[in-house]
Amino acid sequence: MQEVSKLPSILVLHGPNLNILGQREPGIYGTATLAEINQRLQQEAQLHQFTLSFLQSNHEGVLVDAIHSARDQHQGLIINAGAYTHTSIAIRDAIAAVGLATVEVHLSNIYRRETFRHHSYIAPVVLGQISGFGSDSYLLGLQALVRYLSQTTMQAHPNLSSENET
Ligand code: CA2
Repeated sequence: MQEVSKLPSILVLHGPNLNILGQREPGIYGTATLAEINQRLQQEAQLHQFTLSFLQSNHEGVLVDAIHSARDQHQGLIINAGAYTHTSIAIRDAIAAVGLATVEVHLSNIYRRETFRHHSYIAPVVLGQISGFGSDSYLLGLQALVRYLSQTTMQAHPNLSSENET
C-alpha cells in the first residue's frame, strides 16, 4: 500500500515569561508579541512546505513532556527555554533523550547580559544556537532547521514531502 505523503513538522517551544512578550521590557526583548512571532514563523514554514506546532509554558515539566511527545510527531524542534536555559538539566536531558534535530534560540544576546545568562545547559545537546537578533532569531533558527532537515531527514524518510522533492 502506498503511504500518504505528509509535510515535515517542527515543534516551536517557548519557555517561561515569553507569553508576556511585547508588553514589558521592549528594550531587551522587542515589541513583537508571541502571537506575532508565531504568525511570522508560520508564514515562513509554509513557503518551505513545513508544518509548525507551537507551545508556550511557564512550567518546566510541561516543556519536558512536550519534548518527549515531539519524538513521535515532529522531525525538528526550535526552543527558547527562557530562563530554564540557564538552570534546567531536565530540559537538556529531554532534548538529548529524544534526539530530535534541535535549534536553540534567544531574542537577546545572552552573552552580552548578566553572567548568569552566559551558560546554557541546552547548547551542548542542540545543532546550534541563535542569540541576539530579537524575533529574527526565531526566523533564522527556522531557516537553519529547514535547511538541515531538507538535507538529512528527507533523504532518510522520502515519504515526507518537501520543497526539494524531485
Ligand atoms: O533572550 C531570550 O530569548 C531569553 O531566553 C529570554 C528569557 C531570559 O530569561 C533568557 O536569559 C534569555 C526571558 C523571557 C522573556 O521574559 C520577559 C520578561 C519581561 C517582559 C517580557 C518578557
